[in-house]
Amino acid sequence: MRLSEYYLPILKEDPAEAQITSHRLMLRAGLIRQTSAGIYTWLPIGLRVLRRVEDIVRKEQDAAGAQELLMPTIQSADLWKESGRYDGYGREMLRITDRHEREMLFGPTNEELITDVFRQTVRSYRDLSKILYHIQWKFRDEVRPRFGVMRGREFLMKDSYSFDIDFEGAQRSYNKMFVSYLRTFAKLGLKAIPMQADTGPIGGELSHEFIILAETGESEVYCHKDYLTYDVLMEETNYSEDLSETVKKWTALYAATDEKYNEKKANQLKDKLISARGIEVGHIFYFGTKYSKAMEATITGPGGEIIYPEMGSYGIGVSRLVGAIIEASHDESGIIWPESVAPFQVGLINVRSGDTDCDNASNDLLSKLKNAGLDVLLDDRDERAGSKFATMDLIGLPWQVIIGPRGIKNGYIEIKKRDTGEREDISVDAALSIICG
Ligand code: 5CA
Repeated sequence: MRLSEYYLPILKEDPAEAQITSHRLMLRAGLIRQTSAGIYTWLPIGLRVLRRVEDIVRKEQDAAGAQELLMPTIQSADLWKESGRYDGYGREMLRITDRHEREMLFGPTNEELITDVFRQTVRSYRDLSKILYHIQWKFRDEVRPRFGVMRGREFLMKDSYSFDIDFEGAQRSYNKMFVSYLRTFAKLGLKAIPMQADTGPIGGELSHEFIILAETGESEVYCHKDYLTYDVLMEETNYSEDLSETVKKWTALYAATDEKYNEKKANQLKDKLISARGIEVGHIFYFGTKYSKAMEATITGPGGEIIYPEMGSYGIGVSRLVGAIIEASHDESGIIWPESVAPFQVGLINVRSGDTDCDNASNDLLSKLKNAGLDVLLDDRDERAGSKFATMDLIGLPWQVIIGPRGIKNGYIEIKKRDTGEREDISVDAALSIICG
């Protein structure tokens, strides 16, 4: 991709409305633009990141045995009346009336809808266990939408729903999602800690929030220091095996959000206690038969008896994650994308666009990197070198390759790693082999 042709509306100045780093950088680096309070358009470079985050989430869900479907954004109010949540959900729900005066709503979550799909399609205990998920836009009319995509009104969520014939089965599904969440966040370059949490309007008895520590987080959290040294990717995970040991390990130490704060337990930790702010990137719930009973979703058991399936639901804030990753990975010059979600892997900077040697070398390297399967953004604009460097730092691609007249004459180019700032003058071939790694 050539920057001279790419749609990348970056801002030179800090936008006044942004109170936190990720919001400021997402606006400045041309990822998003606000269209109404808490509602955003994802511009091309932002959409690339969102899609990559989505892909990582999807792959780990699939690996854990969850199956993807796609439910609509608009739901019938009748389903929510059946579950008893229609009135309780309050003003956060966007209620809509269609031309036949039927009450509809823009889904804030999908427990009712998936339970309805389930009761229409599943009859026997033999069909369970199942975990179904989708990645779909949600709407919650938040009282205070803020911090950009962190607390939006329209936001992208991955939500999974599990159905099992008994508690043991539900526990296994819960454990699968628990471990898949640890692995998903680690693959995104984040350290997410599972914490005991309140179940709120979703209901149920068992629930964990997955929290990453960040100064700008909205929740007050407390946890054992040792969690920061845990690394789930060091362990082999086989989702068809019993995962309870892994879950035990990640829940044995104290970790809780302020709603579940326990002064006595926290005090016992003494200097092992971290008290910090955190961003909730995922939330999982086990709520048993709450929805299957309320909505009469039944199946028949081995002896012909009626069973109300045991359910759980499991959410990841996909659009929030883009902001959360930036909160965790930036410096004063801009974003530092982890390789796994970067919109392009390489930013090529042609220091002197219009100079035949520089243009030829840039075009040549662009096609070589593309042939190697990399996504590359070439800055071929007629701009000062300083402004090109600043743009590349701002948009945060993992590798920068700088092509200038002096280097070309002497047979080298410069590569720079965005995260460490390390620079090196090397030959084109050496650069290719380092970047293609
Ligand atoms: N039905 C359950 C699980 S599927 C549910 O809705 N859980 S939730 O309310 O906790 O939302 C799941 C995740 O969505 C949260 O952990 C958070 O990361 C994200 N999220 C929630 N509200 C917002 C919002 N207003 N803006 C951005 N992300 C949000």
